[in-house]
Amino acid sequence: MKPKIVVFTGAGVSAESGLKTFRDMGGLWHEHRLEDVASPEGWRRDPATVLRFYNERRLGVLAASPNAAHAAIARLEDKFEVTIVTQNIDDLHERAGSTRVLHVHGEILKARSSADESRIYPMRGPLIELGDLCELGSQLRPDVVWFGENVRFLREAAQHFAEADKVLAIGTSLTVWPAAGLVDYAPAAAERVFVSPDLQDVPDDYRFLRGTAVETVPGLVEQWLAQA
Ligand code: BV8
Repeated sequence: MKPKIVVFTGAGVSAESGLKTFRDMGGLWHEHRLEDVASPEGWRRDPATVLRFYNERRLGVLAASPNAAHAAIARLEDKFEVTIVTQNIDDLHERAGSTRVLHVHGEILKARSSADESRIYPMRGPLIELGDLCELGSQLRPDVVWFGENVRFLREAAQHFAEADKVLAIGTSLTVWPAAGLVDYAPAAAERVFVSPDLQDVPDDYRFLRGTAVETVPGLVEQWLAQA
């Protein structure tokens, strides 16, 4: 039985791959408040703007590459049973080679029916346009969790935290709930590390490792692999 590691990531782990964090957007995208373009109300009000918001970000994801932090996290699987719980909707962890990734806020590279959330489709191209319909005839939307929508894999993710020997949280401001609350499921016996370049409120009992993901994660991973 390999020791268990949970890696909990937010937008900061993809920042050095060139993808904007939410805080970098300052909560705005082209003068639209994020809550307006990433919400069912925004979708109902102006689906074309919401589709454009995600089409632009999806093109960015497709043009981006995993960075040294994503690659180091994937290497942990050599000696640990690794579960990645990510708030990110990009596929950079998977492209770096990680094999168990729980996207609690969905995946931008998948489309889904607006009428039945269980009908999820791989993307045929990089864009979803008005008039792209699901088999029930409803407008396709990005398979992401919007503000006010239920988060995925929450119970399963909490269980992985509760069973972890180590928890590594990287690049999250812990501002979006209930995902942010997952950090508190780590058991007292677990080694807990929180990586961020900014001095921010670090969860109780987490060791603060100050720096960017690329500056800090590869070194920490090499240490853990050497000790395992
Ligand atoms: C829910 C997918 C139950 C889409 C996202 C009113 C009504 C309904 C709900 C609420 C409400 N008021 C509040 C809520 C709860 C709400 C919430 O938390 N709101 C916030 C704004 C207060 N949550 C929800 O709505 C959730 N659902 O509650 O359901 C329900 C159901 C029905 C009705 C009522 C309730 C669903 C939330 C999911 C939203 N979708 N993403 C998309 O991506 O477009 S959230 C999105 O924002 C991300 O997924 C992520 O979770 C979050 C951003 O957080 P971070 O990833 O942490 O990124 P951020 O930019 O904030 O921070 C980056 C960090 O990285 C910083 O710390 C920075 O220092 C660091 N960093 C920067 N560079 C680097 C770095 N670190 C390392 N290296 C670097 N180079």
